[in-house]
Amino acid sequence: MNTLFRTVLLGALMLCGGTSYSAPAGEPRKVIVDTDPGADDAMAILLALNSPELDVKALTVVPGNVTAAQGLQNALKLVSLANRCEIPVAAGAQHPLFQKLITAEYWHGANGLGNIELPSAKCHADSRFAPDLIIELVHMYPHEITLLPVGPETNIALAVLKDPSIVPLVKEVIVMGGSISGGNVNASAEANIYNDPEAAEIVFNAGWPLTMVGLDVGDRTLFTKRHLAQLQSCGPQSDFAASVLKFMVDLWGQETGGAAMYDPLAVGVAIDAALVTTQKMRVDVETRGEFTRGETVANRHNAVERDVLHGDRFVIEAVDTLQPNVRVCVAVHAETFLQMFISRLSGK
Ligand SMILES: [Ca+2]
Repeated sequence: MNTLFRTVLLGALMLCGGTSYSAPAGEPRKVIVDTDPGADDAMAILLALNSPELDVKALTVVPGNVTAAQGLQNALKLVSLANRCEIPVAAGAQHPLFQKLITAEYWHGANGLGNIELPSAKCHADSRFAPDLIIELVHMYPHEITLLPVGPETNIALAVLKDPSIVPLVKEVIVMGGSISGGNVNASAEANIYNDPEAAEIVFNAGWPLTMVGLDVGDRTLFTKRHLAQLQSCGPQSDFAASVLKFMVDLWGQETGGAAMYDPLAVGVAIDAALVTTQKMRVDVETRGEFTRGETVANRHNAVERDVLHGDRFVIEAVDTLQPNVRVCVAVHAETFLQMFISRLSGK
């Protein structure tokens, strides 16, 4: 081996090693990622699979960005890419609870993965129905499972409807969805909630600890061309991630200069809650409004005036306190998170 070649090889090895991110020590957190993959879902899944703080117990697939069938194929290809066939990948709902599915190939490419083709899946789908698998795993690991829904809430709602006894047994639900300052589908609604508002209403009101990683904090985690240059492409996962991220930056970043890392941020919060600041709020999901169906309506003061009828008018007699049901993310250490993402994917 000549000196130049050895130097280049050594340099490549060092480059491919990635940098480390230090997250809280302890037992890996058991998570179920409920996903509609989806370009940013793919990045979220690869982040989860490459993070030692997380023990991914299952991927459950929900229709949203793509159809249920396309999403299942994508999820299987992703676990195949990561050589993680031991993780169950289960199909679930085929459509939202009460409305027609709205798919988003417009934003995610015809195949949902930024038109980047992966090899055929070598992993096979689990035969269990996704909501049943969620129920089974929650009972198998009481108080240990964190649910990570990063698509519409349909599968999670079906699990709660079928077996409400899982609610007190779930450690936490970290939702990518909603917003407290306007939507992306339209003026008011964020896409995951808009795609199944009734399901979201069930999940938000179930009574479990729920953290909302909304559109408005995700919008601050912009993956830019500068970040793309940092992502070292020396393995199949990082090569795929770089291609998908380039698609996202080019399409999603036309106005902002970068791709918002919505779903990966929810995984990031599961890895290290200190990446975000949360505020407890009462959040209701609008299921009827003329312009606001699918909006997450947050009461920042957890209070509502009590109006009492006196003759022909109502009179405010008191202010009643509302019990908050959601920890709403209101701030994010965006660059810290983006560097964690890059370090986890680099060289993989
Ligand atoms: Ca998603």
